[in-house]
Amino acid sequence: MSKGQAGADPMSPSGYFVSHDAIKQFRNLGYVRLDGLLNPYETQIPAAFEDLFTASTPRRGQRGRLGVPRAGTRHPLLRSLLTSLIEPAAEQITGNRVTYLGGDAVVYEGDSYWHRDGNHSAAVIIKVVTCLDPLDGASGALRVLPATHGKDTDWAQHLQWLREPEEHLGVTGDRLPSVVIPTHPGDAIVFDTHILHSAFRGGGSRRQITWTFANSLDDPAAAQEITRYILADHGVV
Ligand SMILES: O=C(O)CCC(=O)C(=O)O
Repeated sequence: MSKGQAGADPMSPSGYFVSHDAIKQFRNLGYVRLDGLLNPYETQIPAAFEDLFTASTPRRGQRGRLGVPRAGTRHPLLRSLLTSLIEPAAEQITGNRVTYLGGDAVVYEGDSYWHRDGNHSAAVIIKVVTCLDPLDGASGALRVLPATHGKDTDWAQHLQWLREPEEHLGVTGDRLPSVVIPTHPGDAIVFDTHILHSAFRGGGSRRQITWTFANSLDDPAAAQEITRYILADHGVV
């Protein structure tokens, strides 16, 4: 799996630069894990999460998927991470200006199911998520079907691409990433919300913080879809 790297890149205000391989993986496969992006805040982030859940902040959802909306701007630490680290990383990955839409702090329990967050033909929406507990395939790690984020593709097309991965997806077959994305506290997973994703075997509670961005607001059709996405209450407001 391609990784971002911690490093002193003078062009990046956060000092974290995303490797060329990671950018390529995100573009071709629709997701990438940035290892250790949030490592310096490994203890502060869970404390912020607990603050959000104990204070009298509004909750949304129900047991199994209970969240605090707008967590990214509700807490001073998360607000500062948004501007100093998360948004710059999202911009490096997409190669574009991004617009923050919102995001939440959620406790997931149990299985999710294969889905896209909306089915947009123009809008590109990306999520940056950090899981506060180590997760793997046996404990509810995020799963994706690589390269299903393309707008005009169907399953037959995906299968054709998987037969010639280097030509269509930019990686050789042996480097096609696993569909399970194991993660440790401090990592961040960035994915295009159009990718088919899910989580299984997450029996216990899984704490996750999400920052959601739009990457295509200049296009009026995309702007309209994003307005609908926000109004449809997809956990961003
Ligand atoms: O972890 C899960 O159960 C689902 C996560 C998800 O669908 C998301 O973050 O959009």
